[in-house]
Amino acid sequence: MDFSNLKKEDNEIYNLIEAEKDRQMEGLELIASENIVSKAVLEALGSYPVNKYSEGYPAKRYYKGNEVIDKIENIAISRLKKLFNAPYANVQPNSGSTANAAAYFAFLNYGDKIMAMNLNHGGHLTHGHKVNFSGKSYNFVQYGVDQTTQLIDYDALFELARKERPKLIVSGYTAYPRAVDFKKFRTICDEIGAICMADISHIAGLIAGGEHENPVPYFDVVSTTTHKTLRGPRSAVLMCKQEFGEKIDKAIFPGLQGGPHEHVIAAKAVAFKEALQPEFKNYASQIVKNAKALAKYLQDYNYKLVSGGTDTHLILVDVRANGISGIEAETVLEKAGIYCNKNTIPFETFSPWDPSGIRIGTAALTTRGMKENDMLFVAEQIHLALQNKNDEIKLKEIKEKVNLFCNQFKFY
Ligand code: DSN
Repeated sequence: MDFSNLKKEDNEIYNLIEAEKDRQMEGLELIASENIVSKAVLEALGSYPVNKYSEGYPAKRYYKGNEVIDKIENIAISRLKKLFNAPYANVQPNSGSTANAAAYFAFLNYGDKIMAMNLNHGGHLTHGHKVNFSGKSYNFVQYGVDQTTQLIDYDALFELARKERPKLIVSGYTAYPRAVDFKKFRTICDEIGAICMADISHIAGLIAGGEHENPVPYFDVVSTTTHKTLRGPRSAVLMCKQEFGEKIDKAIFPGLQGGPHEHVIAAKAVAFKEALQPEFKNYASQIVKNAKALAKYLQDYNYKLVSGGTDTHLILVDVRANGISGIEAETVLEKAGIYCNKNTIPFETFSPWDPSGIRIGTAALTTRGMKENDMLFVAEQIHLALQNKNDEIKLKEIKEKVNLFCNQFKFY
């Protein structure tokens, strides 16, 4: 990337951006919601549409001069529809939270009942947590996983839905490592007359790459961020049935947002084109292979995995079972150049600030070109760091080894 103007005009920020690039390049990026976008996506993000106001939608804008912007947004919409076989798409949501807020806003009145997964069991803040707008504005009832299998208990979910009769049910998770049976959600929603919604933020890239079942064609509304496994810019989109398109559009603008970020929409269009290429299927399949390999190697070191493994990009490790808390584990691993996040586990008895788990994912490592055999090194370094959690010298040695290892893989 050419940062010559930035370097000249604001050396302080330039240096920090370069330092962040080095950190990303030299470390093992295991944060399950992160990835590494292409240079083409980065270029679109830093481009001229950033200067434009485009309130409204293509062909119906509240400002003039949107002829080119309309073309960009229409391309993003049509690529997204093709990618997920979506009847209708809105590419304007600025974030996953806004996309979820818009979906609720489109279909419900404040105080209406929604059913979604408990945060501790793998849900998201916007799926009804009491400190979030969702929990404050709507009446959430929450389902969870089975205590023994740590898998979604669909029988319990059906029973709860029949008893509570929510107006909308959300499937989709931030820390659930297993495949979701979306058809079951459609069945129960049809039975009780609820709106059937999925938040596929984490697995969107796996769905686009054919590694996970796609709920988009038959769900009422589907939200997703675009920057996780989908490997686009930090943003979001909504897809829905044709008949709900107008409601969804109105909920985003003028309901929740003003001018859309058209430079980001351009970058989303680029990412959707990339995801439509045949190579994207290999990438999605490699993510899952890597996650399964990493899960196995961690189990070989006696780590306890929530649900006993993974079907996705994501692994939830109950580190407290190995005598270390979530916050301690993420802190020690950071010292070794390994980045992940602490995470609650199902039936958590500790606080979200220092929970029992860590969540790791393989999307960014896969983008860098790592394969199953590289996951052995990753598992070894995680184990070595956690075993030597109080030995600063050893952790520094591991970080150096991690840096050398990561430098072998592509990064811009
Ligand atoms: N913060 C995201 C994640 O890490 O899963 C969800 O919004």
